[in-house]
Amino acid sequence: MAKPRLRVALIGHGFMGRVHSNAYRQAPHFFDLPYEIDCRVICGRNLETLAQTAATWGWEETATDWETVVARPDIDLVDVATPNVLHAPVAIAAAAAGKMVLCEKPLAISPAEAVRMRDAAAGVPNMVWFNYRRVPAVAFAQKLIAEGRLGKIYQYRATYLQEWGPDRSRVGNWKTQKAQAGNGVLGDLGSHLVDLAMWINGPINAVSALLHTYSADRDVDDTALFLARFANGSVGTFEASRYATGCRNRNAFEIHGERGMLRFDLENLNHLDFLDTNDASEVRGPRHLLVTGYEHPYAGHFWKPGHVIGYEHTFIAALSDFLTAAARGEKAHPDFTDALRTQVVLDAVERSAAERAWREITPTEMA
Ligand code: SOE
Repeated sequence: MAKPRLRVALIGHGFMGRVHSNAYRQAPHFFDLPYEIDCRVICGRNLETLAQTAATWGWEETATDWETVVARPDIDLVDVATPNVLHAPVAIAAAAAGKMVLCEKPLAISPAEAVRMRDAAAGVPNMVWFNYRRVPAVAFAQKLIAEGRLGKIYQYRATYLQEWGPDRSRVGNWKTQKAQAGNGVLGDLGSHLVDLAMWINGPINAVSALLHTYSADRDVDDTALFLARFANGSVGTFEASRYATGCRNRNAFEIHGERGMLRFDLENLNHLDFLDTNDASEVRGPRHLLVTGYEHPYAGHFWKPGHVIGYEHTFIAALSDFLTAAARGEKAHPDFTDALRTQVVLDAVERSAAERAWREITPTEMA
């Protein structure tokens, strides 16, 4: 039977525009999707690069006015890959027009805005592109913890480190402007850390933070450091930086529990280190698992065991999960509700840093 067509509008054509375009093109090659994807229109402001992106990735049309695009009757799904400040207006308008909505991270620039987005999208399929949930090794870590393989969790350590902060050629980039991005590395990379931490280890209920800006001509944080208490009794440390010389894209975590340890680093994304305290002490040590088997999450959809995958596959798998859930009328994760909770934690981090004090997060804020 012919599959229903899903006509997509992508708003934004920067780095994420390319990454998402690739996902629309590649997902049907690896997953049995419930829809035929139609890359209908890509929308952006830079006419030259817009035309080039459209041609490279096979978008049928280009447009410059997102308001017209999201209201078009021939669009079923709106994908928001704009600077952060536009996430709310575009996503809310798209949801109001009854479209499915995908949105880049962080969901919003404040919890209040995220609440409005969650409420607007309550009646339509929605998901936020926290893509690292779909790294097979990360999804496998989440599964091992959910199964209790680490027992009670003691400590969660997370870092997301990049080094481009001092690069003067990036001056003026929207990510370094509060008016465009809301905040700096906290929302850009810290949001990934918080999303993964709460997915893997449950809610965070208190933070104590320090934000630092190295560059005098910037009004956003370049480094975000914070301590956290999790609802399950464990404690965590978080570190996001654009000034981590020597680190290109080091998204890593290490989790210590009563029965074991897990360790992941995106710069080695096909692997997960796992230590099991049940092993006899003379052979006990971290096992360097190659997470590319048919028995591992997502990996079997790509190549044969041992044939490693990359960054782009995380978006392809996320898209497949979203469309499968949408066709079944189920929730895809992380949806706008999940991403609002991350936004609440990021806001608590900012307040804690400003007040130089611990900040509690109440269950009501997380509701
Ligand atoms: C920033 O450099 C960035 O592109 C983030 O915005 C992405 O979310 C991250 O995955 C890679 O780095």
